[in-house]
Amino acid sequence: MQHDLHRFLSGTVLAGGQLDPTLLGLSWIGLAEPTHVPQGLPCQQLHAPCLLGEPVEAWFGAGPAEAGTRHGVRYRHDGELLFGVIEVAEDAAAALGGDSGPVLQRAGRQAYDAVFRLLAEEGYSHLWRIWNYLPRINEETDGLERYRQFNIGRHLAFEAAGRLVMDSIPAASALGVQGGPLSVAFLAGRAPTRSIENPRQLSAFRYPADYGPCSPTFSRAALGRHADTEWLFVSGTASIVGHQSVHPGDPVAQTREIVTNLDAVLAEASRCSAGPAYHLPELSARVYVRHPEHLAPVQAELTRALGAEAQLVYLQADVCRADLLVEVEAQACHLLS
Ligand code: 3EB
Repeated sequence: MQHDLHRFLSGTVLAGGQLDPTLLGLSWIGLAEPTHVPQGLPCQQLHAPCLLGEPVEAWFGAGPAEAGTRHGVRYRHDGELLFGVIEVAEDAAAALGGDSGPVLQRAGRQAYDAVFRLLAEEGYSHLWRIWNYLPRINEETDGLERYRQFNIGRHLAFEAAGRLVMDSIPAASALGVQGGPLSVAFLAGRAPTRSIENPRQLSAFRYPADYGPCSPTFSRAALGRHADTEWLFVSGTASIVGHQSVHPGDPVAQTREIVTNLDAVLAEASRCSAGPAYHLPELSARVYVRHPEHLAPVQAELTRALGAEAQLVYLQADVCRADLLVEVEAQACHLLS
């Protein structure tokens, strides 16, 4: 039987319900504090308005899970896969002695150092997928855009952990939200993933210095194997060709470019897959829209490309380049025989 690693839930589903023992953690979209989250269940709050779809995503393992907290990371794991969340408040990061640099650099470094320490101690050596959220992502402080500050801290932590190794860089997203601390959630496995790049786009870790002093540390997608299932995680995908943002100011054209990029990533993933090919309509996706008034045209384009059956959730968030209006991240799974 195919195991369901990922499912969208309504915000009320947890109220009064029994905790599924295989549940690893939650992602929760909304400005209000999450409610009814069971004790010990890691939950990443995205401080962003949900525009359309179910606001809660649940991540499941293949067996009964155990919870823990270490180095500030709340996590649950099933022996093969671990879901964790760490939040770093900016005033705490700023107060940290020893480390220097702008505040998001410090916060990013602190969050990733903690994650890598936990993974080493728990034996989940391989990061599969990471979700990064921070407020005011496009704002400049200390002479540098906050996203670019974050990229420095993340890069330094990967470097210090010896993790800047080609083919092992995880899939990721990094978006601006309306408040809260720097929040990093992740899935990590005992087994490695296979990194996928997009032939239409320059690999992000090779972006030129125009986009900041340190390039962003992520791959375009990752393939991982869990129990009898292969998982494809597609990173946040924007209207970028080569390393350049295209179609400034045009949300429909940006969405079409994103679909072309997703298609190219799926073709690459299919080439590397141990199972059947991946196709757009089987994706479940999180869609980030900068301006809520673009929801309808963006949704029309994505419905055309992915079909009406695809499971999508739309939320309002800031893409990490000021000229980008839309970003789509996705996942799919295949049963391996
Ligand atoms: C891009 O392709 C768009 O910094 O972790 C997408 C996915 C983006 C992940 C990240 C950034 C990140 O450059 C932005």
